Amino acid sequence: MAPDSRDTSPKPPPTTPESPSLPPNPFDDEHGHPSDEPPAEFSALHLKKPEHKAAGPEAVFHAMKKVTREAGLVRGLNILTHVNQDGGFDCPSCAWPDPEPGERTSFEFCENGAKAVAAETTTKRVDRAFFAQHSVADLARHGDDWLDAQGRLAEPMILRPGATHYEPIAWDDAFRLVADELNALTSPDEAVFYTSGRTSNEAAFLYQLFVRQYGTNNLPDCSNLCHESSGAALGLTLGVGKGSVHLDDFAKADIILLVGQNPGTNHPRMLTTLQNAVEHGAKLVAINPLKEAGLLAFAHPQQVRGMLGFATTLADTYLQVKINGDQALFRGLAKALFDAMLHERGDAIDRLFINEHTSGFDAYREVVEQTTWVEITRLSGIDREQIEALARRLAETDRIICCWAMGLTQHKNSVATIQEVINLLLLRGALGKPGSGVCPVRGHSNVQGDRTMGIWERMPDRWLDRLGAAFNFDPPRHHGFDVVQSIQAMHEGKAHVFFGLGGNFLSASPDTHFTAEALRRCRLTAQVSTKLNRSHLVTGRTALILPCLGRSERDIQGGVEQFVTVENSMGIVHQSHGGFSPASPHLLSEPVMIARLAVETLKERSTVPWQWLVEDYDRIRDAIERVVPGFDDYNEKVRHPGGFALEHPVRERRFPTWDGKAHFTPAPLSAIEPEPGQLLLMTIRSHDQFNTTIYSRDDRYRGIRNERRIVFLNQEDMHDRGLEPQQSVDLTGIDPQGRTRIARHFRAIPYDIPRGCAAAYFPEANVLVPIDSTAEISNTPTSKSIVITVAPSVD
Ligand SMILES: Nc1nc2c(c(=O)[nH]1)N[C@H]1C(S)=C(S)[C@@H](COP(=O)(O)OP(=O)(O)OC[C@H]3O[C@@H](n4cnc5c(=O)[nH]c(N)nc54)[C@H](O)[C@@H]3O)O[C@H]1N2
Ligand SMILES: Nc1nc2c(c(=O)[nH]1)N[C@H]1C(S)=C(S)[C@@H](COP(=O)(O)OP(=O)(O)OC[C@H]3O[C@@H](n4cnc5c(=O)[nH]c(N)nc54)[C@H](O)[C@@H]3O)O[C@H]1N2
Ligand SMILES: [Mo]
Repeated sequence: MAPDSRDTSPKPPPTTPESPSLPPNPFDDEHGHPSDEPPAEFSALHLKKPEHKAAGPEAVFHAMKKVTREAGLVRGLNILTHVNQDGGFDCPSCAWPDPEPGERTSFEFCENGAKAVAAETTTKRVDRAFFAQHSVADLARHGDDWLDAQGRLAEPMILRPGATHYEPIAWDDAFRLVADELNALTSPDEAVFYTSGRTSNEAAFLYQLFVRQYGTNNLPDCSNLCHESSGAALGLTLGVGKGSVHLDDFAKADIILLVGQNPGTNHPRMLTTLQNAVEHGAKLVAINPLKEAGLLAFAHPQQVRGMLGFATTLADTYLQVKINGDQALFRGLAKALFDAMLHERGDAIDRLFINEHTSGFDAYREVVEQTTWVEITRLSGIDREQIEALARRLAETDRIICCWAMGLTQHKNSVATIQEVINLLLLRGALGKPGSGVCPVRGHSNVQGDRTMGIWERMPDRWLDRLGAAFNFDPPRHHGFDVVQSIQAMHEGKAHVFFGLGGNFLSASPDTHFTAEALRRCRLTAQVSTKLNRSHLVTGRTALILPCLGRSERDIQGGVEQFVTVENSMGIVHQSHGGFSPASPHLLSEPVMIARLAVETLKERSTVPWQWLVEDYDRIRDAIERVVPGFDDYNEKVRHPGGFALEHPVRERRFPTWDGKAHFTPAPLSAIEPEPGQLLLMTIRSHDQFNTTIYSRDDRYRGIRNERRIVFLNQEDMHDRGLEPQQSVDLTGIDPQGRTRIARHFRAIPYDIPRGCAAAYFPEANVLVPIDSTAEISNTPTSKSIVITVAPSVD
């Protein structure tokens, strides 16, 4: 696919504005270490056999160990009993929903949720003494795990132009500084306002209101890097960009497809749902290049059987698809259904549903007929017999749920791939019936809610109309920058101020060195954060760290304890009530921080009573009710135990597309096919990280201990390259323009992965993701389809 794939030597950077030059690695210290990526040094790797089941007593052990070590024994256990409880706080880890209040156990969290809670409730502090002791250059020499382990950020800090160390700054001065920088810009579009998905509904709503009153729609968010492709595909085909299933649908399903996700690590509470589904007769089908432990079997760590090590088998069928081969696989399933309809069973396709509720069927049928089995099996790597066998089972039921996550969303053809998944469900009429539907499994705990609150660079006009009417102003209408466009704008000198509400923009973004250069070119980078991360070390001319309360912490305004609200992956909106003492008396809540910044920046230009709104968060919720559809009686409904479900028309077989029908999409088949000598690399999460927060260098289920610079390779691909297990290799990324990027010093590990495929961890491998390689329509970086070559390390 690359025009000149054999020549992997570095090329001179192109200079035309259309193809921004790749900056050289900026070596920032005397040891030649680039400050923008984790150090390329090995730790002491120890290998074990990959596991074939998830959780079990070991998971409880790891969870308890982490929490009690960070937060203390008594306090730690007390904190854990408040996670995901009615009146407690929402787990800051993933967005998987909780059971109904009456069905919750006293430990409604998982091993990885416990790690996230431990990271937030640690007793260690990063304060002025810490920053006086460590220069920014010194901090940059440490790994991401070390940075996070230093503790909670305790007070606002500033890195002044040319300074080597952060120093304290008063809150008022910090807000004035941001306000002055914002007001000095020629246009509001020269600032970008990022959001990560832990932000509450209340903070997100105020933030977008502030940003739009300031005058821009530059509201990039972590969704742009995450489920943007899902939202785009669902919106285009079904008219609603969210998942349609509820938790109780799982026990009613006959077949659950788990595509491109690793729930044992990233959504462990989902395994309880899957176990329950299996016990109710559902068959699980896993579609993944890797045999992930959490898809194979589950020993429930809080049930006696699980504690004794008895596991429930999860996937009864495992299709080890090639990376990016899913569109072909789903096309194959559709083709087999059409064949079955002609030859074996006339009802393999639900003609009644199709006639009544869909459009585009004939065009789709035509493309399916034109697609050959040769293409399908070559691109997917799955035999025709296996595809036909699964299709026969799908033909027997319409109670089909399809779940997916990053394995489907971070490819060039992601939107088309997800549309192909939807085509299959439409063929079977598997939407809007109990036990059926689409389930994009969200990542961050409130990433879905943030979108509902208007965090999007492209909110529709009718939504902006309501916002403008509620606050008597005219919101800007032209679309803002998403994440990739923001990076490009900062790089090109079109944006000068970066403000981040949570997250770790540098390490989460593609093309680390390019993004680092973009941030360095800013006048100001300001981060609202709870923990230290690499984005605090690669900064604009001036940098601010604005530390905020965490989820678990008490938030008192106007003398009264406040709660916030969040929306989970299934559209349930509920309370999150932090009750523990704040990590430091100097922390502000996110809503208060935004309000104070808005007052300082907008002064009399604003039509919003900021101060009044944040004295009582019920007032923010009343404001949300006036703007966001579906939030009538918000304050009352969210006080019901378990909260309330937002309406999802697809559940009632209503499709709010332009023609009121669900749309078949006849997209041409595509997949990235690396040339001989090249491999396709996916960047994935280990078991011991939450995105860019690294808890340890272990990846227990995959048998990796104490090393993250790992590349998983097929044994034969290693053999072809003469590579020995654990040999140090360099990964060279080749982008569609033939430009190269290098990630040095990874250990080659032979692994059960299809030929031609490779895997490495995010964020260490992000240096390889080209800034301009993004998904069609959604513009999400192609973090799971990176064309690389692998060769022994040169030094
Ligand atoms: N503990 C923990 N929990 C988390 C997170 C975390 O980092 N740690 N992150 C949160 C966030 S923000 C998100 S978005 C989710 C992410 O949750 P996941 O999507 O599960 O995360 P990834 O590790 O990116 O996993 C992708 C999975 O897709 C597979 N895959 C990769 N490419 C392909 C492909 O082309 N086809 C198919 N079929 N499969 C493929 C990989 O083998 C891997 O199993 O988890 C959330 N929860
Ligand atoms: N190559 C590659 N890149 C990827 C991915 C991939 O699979 N591969 N996945 C992408 C995905 S799915 C996502 S969602 C993004 C994640 O991108 P982000 O959301 O930007 O990154 P996180 O690592 O979740 O952010 C961690 C930081 O958030 C801050 N934080 C934690 N809790 C809070 C809080 O309550 N409030 C505030 N204000 N700050 C808090 C802490 O300071 C912490 O250091 O990364 C993306 N990048
Ligand atoms: Mo995500």
